Formats: sequence, C-alpha cells, structure tokens
Amino acid sequence: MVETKPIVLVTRKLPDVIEARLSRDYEPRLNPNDRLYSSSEMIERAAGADAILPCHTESFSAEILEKLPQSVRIIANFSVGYDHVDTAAAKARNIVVTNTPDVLSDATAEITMMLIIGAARRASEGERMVRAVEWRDWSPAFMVGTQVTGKRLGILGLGRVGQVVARRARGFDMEILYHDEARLDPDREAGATYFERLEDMLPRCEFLSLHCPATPATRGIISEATLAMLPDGAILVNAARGALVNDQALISALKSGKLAAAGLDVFNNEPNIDPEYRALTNVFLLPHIGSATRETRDAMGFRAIENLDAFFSGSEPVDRVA
Ligand code: 8YV
Repeated sequence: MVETKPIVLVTRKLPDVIEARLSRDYEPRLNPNDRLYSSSEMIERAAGADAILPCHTESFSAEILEKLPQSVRIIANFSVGYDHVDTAAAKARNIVVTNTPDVLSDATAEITMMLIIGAARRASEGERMVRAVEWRDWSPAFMVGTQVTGKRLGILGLGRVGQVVARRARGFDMEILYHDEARLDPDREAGATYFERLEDMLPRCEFLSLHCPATPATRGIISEATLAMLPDGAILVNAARGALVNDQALISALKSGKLAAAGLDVFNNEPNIDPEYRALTNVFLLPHIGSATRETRDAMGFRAIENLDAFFSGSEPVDRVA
C-alpha cells in the first residue's frame, strides 16, 4: 500500500538541503522564486494542505486563520518568534503551532554584539565616510565614540538569546543586569543582577539590549517614559522585535542626544521602516539578519521539520507553542 505523504505549503524559498529533506518525506508546495504571497494567495495555495511551514513574513491573524482550509492542522514556523500568529485563534481552530527555539540563539547573539559595538563605535558613520571619499584627516576628536568594555549592560528578557548575549558581553568585561518576568535559577543567571521592576534597572543601564518576545504586555515597552529613565548617553540595541519600540520616542531620544546611539536589526513595519531612522547618523541599521547564517538557517529548517515529523507520527512536537 502506498502511504500518502502529508502536503506542506512552504511559503518561502528555504535552503536546498531543507527542501530536499521535505521532498523525501512530504509533498511540499515550494516557492522556488521566493515570491512574497499575499494573505489571500497563501490561503488559496493552502487548499488541501495538511501543514504550513511559514516564516515571520506571513501573518496568521484570527481573520486569516478563519479562512484557512480545514485540512491545515499544523503551522510549523521557520522562526523562534511567533507574534505573527494569533495563537489563541489557532487553538480555537485546533491548529497546532510550533517554532524553532535554541538553534538561532548564537547567530542572534552575534548580531546583537555587532549592534552594540557598531552603535557605540559609530560604525555606520565611519563606513559611509570611507566609501564616500569623505575621510580627509585625523584628529584626537575624530569619530570618538563610546567604549563598550567594562560597561553595564541591561538585558530585557534573559531567555535563550539573552543568556548567550550575556556570555558574549562578559567577554568584554560588561556587567550584566536583567529584567524578566521571574528571576532565573543561579546557573542560567550566571552572576547577572536581577531587577524585578524594569524601572529600577533602567537608570543603571549604560547599554540596554532587548530580548523579549513581542506580546501585548511588551509592545511599545521602549517608550518616552522608559527611555527617560535611562542615563544620558545610553545606547539601546534591538535584535528582537520592532514592536517593542515606540519609533517616535526612540527617534526623539536619538535626536536630542538623550541616547548616544542605537543599533537596530528589527523594526516596526519591516521593510518600510520609519524613514526618519535613515537620516540619523547615530543609529546603526541592519535589515533583520539576526539569524541569517548558513548554519542557522539550515538548523531552523531541520528544527521545523522535526516538529512536522513528530506531529505526523502522532507525537507531541517538542516546540509546540499552541
Ligand atoms: C528570522 C526571527 O529571520 O526567528 C525569528 O523570530 O526573527 C528571525 O531570526 C525570521 O523570523 C524567519 O522567519
């Protein structure tokens, strides 16, 4: 008897090795040209599919989930963040949702360190100046930035990525402070100082790095009020989600000099970011590439497939989030 393979709608072009593995055990509907599907196109393409393997670029709001064909039983995300999925609505429709934690922590922590150093040492400004043939001389005051070594780094959300960032930052002799919903056990805390209240930590943060998910409780957590609590000349970095930040508040703090600089890999409304960021010299900008290494993208794909394998073999996917 020939067993039918589950049909998986793959919304984006994935690494070849992942698509090959999917083709072995599933009937994938691939997107070889990596065209961004509109929601209605995605819904159409999902007709008869058992699973969807999307990226954070696809939205699964309650309205979209409502319109998905009944055949779809699992959304196995190729991402650790799942703020693009309304998990309550997925549960209500009996659709299992999984993510890909752990495998992208190192890559995202690398980008975070790049943001910290790039923002502090004025990497964008310097790079642009050299390329534009505007580098004319040198003086003791030329391109002076903020030293990273030995500074206090506040981490908002000491989860998987936050803990790796803390380890890497300790390599720069940084002192680690953190705020999270609850204090971690001493092993994972590794000497970091816990603050139960964010407002108690912020005044001590020479650097602040965001590593919490975007949820109703954290959206816009970086606001005029919280930015005002940072010491003058602090540096903010964000490799988590743009939704954590109120753009107008951050842009004002960068313009006024309240913040010396910011390093941003994620934004509200990507890729159509607030255009004011582009004109600021004290912000180091990257296009959401936290997990963009060959090793990590492969690992994310395999992790998503592990979740599909578990689901279709009747076990509980290890990364089930809804
Ligand atoms: C990915 C991310 O590039 O995994 C996440 O949550 O933000 C990124 O690292 C993207 O989400 C892949 O879908």
